Amino acid sequence: MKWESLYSQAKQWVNEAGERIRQSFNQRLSIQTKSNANDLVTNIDKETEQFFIKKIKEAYPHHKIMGEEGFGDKLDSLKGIVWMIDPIDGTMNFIHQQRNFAISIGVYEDGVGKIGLVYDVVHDELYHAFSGKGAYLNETPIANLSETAVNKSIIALNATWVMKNHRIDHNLLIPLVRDARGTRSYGSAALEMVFVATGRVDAYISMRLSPWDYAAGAVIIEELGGVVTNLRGEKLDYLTQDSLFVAKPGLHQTILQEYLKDGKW
Ligand code: 2AM
Ligand code: CA
Ligand code: CA
Ligand code: CA
Repeated sequence: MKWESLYSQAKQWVNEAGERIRQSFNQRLSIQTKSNANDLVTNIDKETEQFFIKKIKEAYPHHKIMGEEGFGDKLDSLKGIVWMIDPIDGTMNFIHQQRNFAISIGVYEDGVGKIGLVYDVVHDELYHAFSGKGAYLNETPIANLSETAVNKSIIALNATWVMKNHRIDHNLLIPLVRDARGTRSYGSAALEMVFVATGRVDAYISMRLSPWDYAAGAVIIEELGGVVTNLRGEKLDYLTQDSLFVAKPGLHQTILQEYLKDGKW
Protein backbone atom coordinates (compact mmCIF):
# COMPACT_ATOMS: atom_id res chain seq x y z
CA MET A 1 0.00 0.00 0.00
CA LYS A 2 1.48 3.32 -1.10
CA TRP A 3 0.10 5.54 1.64
CA GLU A 4 1.91 8.69 0.48
CA SER A 5 0.26 8.61 -2.94
CA LEU A 6 -3.13 7.75 -1.46
CA TYR A 7 -2.77 10.74 0.88
CA SER A 8 -2.00 13.21 -1.90
CA GLN A 9 -4.67 11.72 -4.16
CA ALA A 10 -7.30 11.95 -1.43
CA LYS A 11 -6.40 15.61 -0.84
CA GLN A 12 -6.71 16.26 -4.56
CA TRP A 13 -10.18 14.66 -4.66
CA VAL A 14 -11.30 16.67 -1.64
CA ASN A 15 -10.20 19.88 -3.35
CA GLU A 16 -12.05 18.90 -6.52
CA ALA A 17 -15.21 18.02 -4.61
CA GLY A 18 -14.98 21.30 -2.70
CA GLU A 19 -14.77 23.25 -5.95
CA ARG A 20 -17.91 21.47 -7.19
CA ILE A 21 -19.71 22.33 -3.96
CA ARG A 22 -18.70 26.01 -4.24
CA GLN A 23 -20.02 26.05 -7.79
CA SER A 24 -23.32 24.59 -6.59
CA PHE A 25 -24.04 27.73 -4.53
CA ASN A 26 -25.71 29.42 -7.46
CA GLN A 27 -27.87 26.41 -8.32
CA ARG A 28 -31.19 25.53 -6.76
CA LEU A 29 -30.87 22.80 -4.11
CA SER A 30 -33.11 19.79 -3.90
CA ILE A 31 -33.73 19.19 -0.18
CA GLN A 32 -35.19 16.06 1.41
CA THR A 33 -35.69 14.94 5.01
CA LYS A 34 -34.32 11.73 6.53
CA SER A 35 -35.08 10.46 10.07
CA ASN A 36 -37.03 13.59 11.09
CA ALA A 37 -38.07 17.04 9.81
CA ASN A 38 -34.74 18.62 10.82
CA ASP A 39 -32.53 15.82 9.52
CA LEU A 40 -31.79 17.06 6.00
CA VAL A 41 -30.03 15.88 2.87
CA THR A 42 -29.54 17.58 -0.49
CA ASN A 43 -28.66 16.48 -4.00
CA ILE A 44 -25.18 17.91 -3.36
CA ASP A 45 -24.60 15.63 -0.35
CA LYS A 46 -25.49 12.66 -2.55
CA GLU A 47 -23.54 13.79 -5.63
CA THR A 48 -20.45 14.51 -3.52
CA GLU A 49 -20.53 11.07 -1.91
CA GLN A 50 -20.94 9.45 -5.33
CA PHE A 51 -18.02 11.52 -6.66
CA PHE A 52 -15.69 10.11 -3.98
CA ILE A 53 -16.95 6.56 -4.36
CA LYS A 54 -16.31 6.60 -8.12
CA LYS A 55 -12.76 7.92 -7.63
CA ILE A 56 -11.94 5.43 -4.86
CA LYS A 57 -13.42 2.40 -6.66
CA GLU A 58 -11.45 3.26 -9.82
CA ALA A 59 -8.13 3.73 -8.03
CA TYR A 60 -8.54 1.19 -5.22
CA PRO A 61 -11.11 -1.45 -6.19
CA HIS A 62 -10.39 -3.55 -3.08
CA HIS A 63 -10.93 -0.79 -0.56
CA LYS A 64 -14.21 -0.58 1.34
CA ILE A 65 -16.27 2.57 1.72
CA MET A 66 -18.65 3.65 4.46
CA GLY A 67 -20.61 6.75 3.43
CA GLU A 68 -23.37 8.61 5.23
CA GLU A 69 -25.71 8.76 2.24
CA GLY A 70 -25.58 5.01 1.68
CA PHE A 71 -23.84 4.73 -1.70
CA GLY A 72 -20.91 2.86 -0.18
CA ASP A 73 -20.64 -0.70 1.09
CA LYS A 74 -22.53 -2.30 3.96
CA LEU A 75 -19.78 -3.20 6.40
CA ASP A 76 -19.79 -5.57 9.33
CA SER A 77 -16.04 -5.44 9.90
CA LEU A 78 -13.22 -2.93 9.55
CA LYS A 79 -10.72 -5.45 8.16
CA GLY A 80 -8.62 -4.08 5.32
CA ILE A 81 -8.70 -0.47 4.19
CA VAL A 82 -11.92 1.41 4.88
CA TRP A 83 -12.79 4.94 3.76
CA MET A 84 -15.30 6.66 6.07
CA ILE A 85 -16.93 9.51 4.20
CA ASP A 86 -19.23 12.30 5.22
CA PRO A 87 -19.66 14.27 1.97
CA ILE A 88 -21.14 17.29 3.76
CA ASP A 89 -20.91 17.44 7.53
CA GLY A 90 -23.22 20.21 8.67
CA THR A 91 -25.89 19.90 5.99
CA MET A 92 -28.26 22.21 7.86
CA ASN A 93 -25.55 24.90 7.80
CA PHE A 94 -24.88 24.19 4.13
CA ILE A 95 -28.55 24.80 3.33
CA HIS A 96 -29.24 27.75 5.64
CA GLN A 97 -25.88 29.51 5.79
CA GLN A 98 -23.71 28.35 2.88
CA ARG A 99 -20.88 28.07 5.43
CA ASN A 100 -19.91 26.16 8.59
CA PHE A 101 -19.87 22.76 6.88
CA ALA A 102 -17.06 20.45 5.83
CA ILE A 103 -16.13 17.39 3.82
CA SER A 104 -14.88 14.73 6.22
CA ILE A 105 -12.87 11.67 5.14
CA GLY A 106 -11.08 9.17 7.35
CA VAL A 107 -9.04 6.28 5.96
CA TYR A 108 -8.56 3.35 8.34
CA GLU A 109 -6.53 0.15 8.09
CA ASP A 110 -7.83 -2.80 10.15
CA GLY A 111 -9.74 -0.32 12.31
CA VAL A 112 -6.73 1.94 12.95
CA GLY A 113 -6.87 5.55 11.74
CA LYS A 114 -4.23 6.38 9.09
CA ILE A 115 -5.46 9.53 7.33
CA GLY A 116 -7.88 12.26 8.34
CA LEU A 117 -9.10 15.04 6.03
CA VAL A 118 -11.55 17.75 7.05
CA TYR A 119 -12.11 20.39 4.39
CA ASP A 120 -13.78 23.67 5.29
CA VAL A 121 -14.99 24.26 1.75
CA VAL A 122 -15.95 27.94 2.05
CA HIS A 123 -12.73 29.03 3.73
CA ASP A 124 -10.61 26.73 1.53
CA GLU A 125 -9.03 25.31 4.70
CA LEU A 126 -7.95 21.69 4.64
CA TYR A 127 -7.16 20.16 8.02
CA HIS A 128 -5.24 16.95 7.44
CA ALA A 129 -3.14 14.36 9.20
CA PHE A 130 -1.29 11.21 8.29
CA SER A 131 -0.83 9.18 11.43
CA GLY A 132 2.71 9.58 12.74
CA LYS A 133 3.59 12.35 10.25
CA GLY A 134 1.96 15.37 11.85
CA ALA A 135 -1.24 17.35 11.39
CA TYR A 136 -1.59 20.40 9.17
CA LEU A 137 -3.94 23.26 8.33
CA ASN A 138 -3.28 23.65 4.60
CA GLU A 139 0.57 23.71 4.51
CA THR A 140 1.08 24.88 8.11
CA PRO A 141 1.83 22.34 10.85
CA ILE A 142 -0.63 22.41 13.77
CA ALA A 143 0.99 22.58 17.22
CA ASN A 144 0.54 19.78 19.74
CA LEU A 145 -2.28 20.27 22.23
CA SER A 146 -1.49 21.37 25.77
CA GLU A 147 -3.40 21.09 29.04
CA THR A 148 -6.14 23.56 30.03
CA ALA A 149 -8.25 23.93 33.18
CA VAL A 150 -12.05 23.58 32.96
CA ASN A 151 -12.57 27.19 34.05
CA LYS A 152 -10.36 28.39 31.19
CA SER A 153 -11.90 26.17 28.55
CA ILE A 154 -14.47 26.65 25.81
CA ILE A 155 -16.63 23.58 25.25
CA ALA A 156 -18.45 22.94 21.99
CA LEU A 157 -21.81 21.23 22.34
CA ASN A 158 -25.33 21.41 21.01
CA ALA A 159 -27.86 23.22 23.25
CA THR A 160 -30.20 20.24 22.82
CA TRP A 161 -27.96 18.19 25.09
CA VAL A 162 -28.65 20.50 28.03
CA MET A 163 -32.41 20.41 27.46
CA LYS A 164 -34.75 17.79 28.82
CA ASN A 165 -34.67 15.04 26.21
CA HIS A 166 -35.33 11.36 25.90
CA ARG A 167 -31.75 10.29 25.41
CA ILE A 168 -29.98 11.48 28.54
CA ASP A 169 -30.47 13.06 31.93
CA HIS A 170 -29.87 16.63 30.81
CA ASN A 171 -29.05 17.80 34.35
CA LEU A 172 -25.75 15.97 34.14
CA LEU A 173 -24.16 18.45 31.73
CA ILE A 174 -25.30 21.58 33.56
CA PRO A 175 -22.38 21.70 36.07
CA LEU A 176 -19.89 21.46 33.20
CA VAL A 177 -21.62 24.22 31.25
CA ARG A 178 -21.65 26.34 34.43
CA ASP A 179 -17.95 25.82 35.25
CA ALA A 180 -16.53 26.21 31.73
CA ARG A 181 -15.42 29.64 30.56
CA GLY A 182 -17.85 29.38 27.66
CA THR A 183 -19.73 27.12 25.30
CA ARG A 184 -20.06 27.21 21.52
CA SER A 185 -22.19 25.35 19.02
CA TYR A 186 -21.17 25.21 15.36
CA GLY A 187 -23.37 22.43 13.99
CA SER A 188 -20.66 20.42 12.24
CA ALA A 189 -19.03 17.64 14.25
CA ALA A 190 -16.07 17.48 11.86
CA LEU A 191 -15.39 21.21 12.18
CA GLU A 192 -15.89 21.16 15.93
CA MET A 193 -13.27 18.40 16.12
CA VAL A 194 -10.72 20.34 14.10
CA PHE A 195 -11.47 23.38 16.25
CA VAL A 196 -10.31 21.26 19.19
CA ALA A 197 -7.26 20.31 17.13
CA THR A 198 -6.35 23.95 16.54
CA GLY A 199 -7.22 25.09 20.08
CA ARG A 200 -10.15 27.31 19.06
CA VAL A 201 -12.21 25.27 21.49
CA ASP A 202 -10.88 22.93 24.17
CA ALA A 203 -13.41 20.09 24.08
CA TYR A 204 -16.40 18.85 22.06
CA ILE A 205 -19.31 16.73 23.26
CA SER A 206 -22.04 15.04 21.25
CA MET A 207 -24.58 12.46 22.37
CA ARG A 208 -24.91 10.52 19.15
CA LEU A 209 -22.79 10.47 16.02
CA SER A 210 -21.74 7.95 13.39
CA PRO A 211 -18.24 6.84 12.34
CA TRP A 212 -18.18 9.14 9.28
CA ASP A 213 -18.79 12.13 11.56
CA TYR A 214 -15.65 11.59 13.65
CA ALA A 215 -13.35 9.22 11.71
CA ALA A 216 -11.29 12.03 10.15
CA GLY A 217 -11.30 14.36 13.14
CA ALA A 218 -10.12 11.56 15.41
CA VAL A 219 -6.96 10.98 13.35
CA ILE A 220 -6.15 14.69 13.45
CA ILE A 221 -6.81 15.14 17.18
CA GLU A 222 -4.93 12.01 18.22
CA GLU A 223 -1.97 13.04 16.09
CA LEU A 224 -1.74 16.19 18.24
CA GLY A 225 -2.00 14.41 21.59
CA GLY A 226 -5.73 15.02 22.13
CA VAL A 227 -8.05 12.30 23.43
CA VAL A 228 -11.02 10.80 21.55
CA THR A 229 -13.55 8.56 23.35
CA ASN A 230 -17.26 8.21 23.93
CA LEU A 231 -18.83 9.89 27.00
CA ARG A 232 -18.04 6.82 29.10
CA GLY A 233 -14.36 7.32 28.33
CA GLU A 234 -14.19 4.21 26.13
CA LYS A 235 -12.50 3.92 22.73
CA LEU A 236 -14.84 4.23 19.73
CA ASP A 237 -15.33 1.16 17.54
CA TYR A 238 -15.85 3.03 14.20
CA LEU A 239 -18.54 0.56 13.18
CA THR A 240 -21.56 1.70 15.20
CA GLN A 241 -23.11 4.96 16.41
CA ASP A 242 -21.80 6.28 19.70
CA SER A 243 -21.55 9.39 21.83
CA LEU A 244 -18.39 11.45 21.40
CA PHE A 245 -16.13 13.29 23.82
CA VAL A 246 -12.93 14.84 22.52
CA ALA A 247 -10.67 17.13 24.48
CA LYS A 248 -7.15 18.28 25.12
CA PRO A 249 -4.99 15.90 27.15
CA GLY A 250 -5.53 16.36 30.90
CA LEU A 251 -8.79 18.22 30.35
CA HIS A 252 -10.31 15.01 28.99
CA GLN A 253 -9.43 13.11 32.15
CA THR A 254 -10.60 15.91 34.45
CA ILE A 255 -13.99 16.31 32.75
CA LEU A 256 -14.50 12.56 32.62
CA GLN A 257 -13.76 12.12 36.32
CA GLU A 258 -15.36 15.24 37.71
CA TYR A 259 -18.39 15.72 35.44
CA LEU A 260 -19.23 12.70 33.30
CA LYS A 261 -18.53 9.59 35.32
CA ASP A 262 -22.01 9.32 36.86
CA GLY A 263 -23.88 9.67 33.57
CA LYS A 264 -25.59 6.73 31.88
CA TRP A 265 -24.39 7.70 28.42
P1 2AM B 1 -24.63 15.96 9.18
O1 2AM B 1 -24.78 17.38 8.91
O2 2AM B 1 -23.63 15.27 8.31
O3 2AM B 1 -25.92 15.20 9.25
C1 2AM B 1 -25.00 18.66 13.94
O4 2AM B 1 -24.97 19.03 15.26
C2 2AM B 1 -23.95 17.58 13.74
O5 2AM B 1 -24.51 16.32 14.08
C3 2AM B 1 -23.50 17.47 12.32
O6 2AM B 1 -22.15 17.05 12.33
C4 2AM B 1 -24.44 16.42 11.77
O7 2AM B 1 -23.93 15.76 10.63
C5 2AM B 1 -24.50 15.47 12.94
N1 2AM B 1 -25.63 14.56 12.95
C6 2AM B 1 -25.52 13.23 13.15
N2 2AM B 1 -26.72 12.65 13.11
C7 2AM B 1 -27.64 13.62 12.87
C8 2AM B 1 -29.07 13.65 12.69
N3 2AM B 1 -29.82 12.56 12.76
N4 2AM B 1 -29.66 14.84 12.44
C9 2AM B 1 -28.90 15.96 12.36
N5 2AM B 1 -27.56 15.98 12.52
C10 2AM B 1 -26.93 14.84 12.76
CA1 CA C 1 -26.87 13.94 7.66
CA1 CA D 1 -22.11 14.30 9.70
CA1 CA E 1 -23.43 14.54 6.18
